Amino acid sequence: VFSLTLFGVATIFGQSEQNFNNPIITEKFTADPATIVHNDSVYLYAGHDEAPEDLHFYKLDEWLVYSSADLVNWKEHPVPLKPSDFEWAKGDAWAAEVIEKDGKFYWFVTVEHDDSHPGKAIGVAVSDSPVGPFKDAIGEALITNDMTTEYTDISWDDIDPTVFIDDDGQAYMYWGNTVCYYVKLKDNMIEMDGEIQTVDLPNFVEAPWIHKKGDWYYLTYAYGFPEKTAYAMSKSVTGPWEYKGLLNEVAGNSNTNHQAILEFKGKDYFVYHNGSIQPNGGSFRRSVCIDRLYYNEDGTIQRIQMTSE
Ligand code: FUB
Repeated sequence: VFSLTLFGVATIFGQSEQNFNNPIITEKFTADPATIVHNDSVYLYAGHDEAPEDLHFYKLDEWLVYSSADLVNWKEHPVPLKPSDFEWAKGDAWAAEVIEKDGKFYWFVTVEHDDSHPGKAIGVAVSDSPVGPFKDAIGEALITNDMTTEYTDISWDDIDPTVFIDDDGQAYMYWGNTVCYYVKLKDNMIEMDGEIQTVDLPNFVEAPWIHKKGDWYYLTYAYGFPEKTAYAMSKSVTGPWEYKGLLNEVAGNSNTNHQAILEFKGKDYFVYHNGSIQPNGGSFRRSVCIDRLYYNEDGTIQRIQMTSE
C-alpha cells in the first residue's frame, strides 16, 4: 500500500504523494490550522495546544505562526497574538483564520468573551505583516453569543470563523458550531453588512472552511463526532450548497478534525490536525499535518489519503 522512493515521494493507492513527515510541527502541539500564501511562502496559523495530561479539555492561551517555502521546512515566528490582546476576552485561543486584503492581514479568531456577553465570540486582529504583531482591530467583538440565540442557546456556537473574498471583492464570513452561520462583511472587514444567515448541511458540527477552485465554491466542515471532514459545492458563495460526501476520516487519535485547504505552486493540499504524537498526543494535544488533495474533472474532490495516523 505504501512505498517510499528516493525523492521523498510515496505512492499510496496509486496516487503520487509528497512525504511531509507528518505531523509537520513536532516541537509544540498545534491545532486548528489555517493557511495563506504570501510572496511565494505559506503562512500557517494554529492554536497552541497546552493541556496537561490530566486535563481532558482544551487549553489554548496563544496562537502561533509558522512559514515555509516548501511545506517541509517550517520556521516558527514570535507569538503573534493571544486572547489577552483582546481587552474584552477572557481566554481560549480557539480556531482562527487569516485573510489578506489591500496589504493588511486580518485575523478572525474565536475567544471566550468576558461576562458582559458570556460565551464564545469572534474578534478581529489586524497587522501589516503576515507574522504580526497583530492588534485588536475593533476594540470589541464582531460576533457575540447573544447575536445568535434565536438559532441555538448553546454558548459555543459562535466559533471557527472562515473568511472568503469573492471575485467581486465582497467578503463573507462563515462560522459556527451545530448551526452554520454566514454574513457579508463591509469593505473595512471589521463590520457586518446585513443580517446573519444560516446554511443547512448534513451533520454539521463546526470548522467551516470556504474556498474556490475554477468555477466551484467549496464549503468543507467537521461532520459528526468524532469528526470526519465533509464537503458541499455550489456555483455561488451563498449557495445553494449541494452536499457531496466525506473528504477525510477521523484523524488519528483526535476527536476533532479541523481542515484548511491550500493551493501552493500549482498543487492542492489538505491541512488538518491529529493526535498522533506519542506518548501523550490526543484530542487536547493535537498536531498539524498536511496531505495532498486531488480534484476530479467534474470538480468533486477525492478522499484524502492521510500519510500519518
Ligand atoms: O481548538 C478548539 C476547538 O476544537 C476549535 O475551535 C474547533 O474547531 C475544534 O477543533
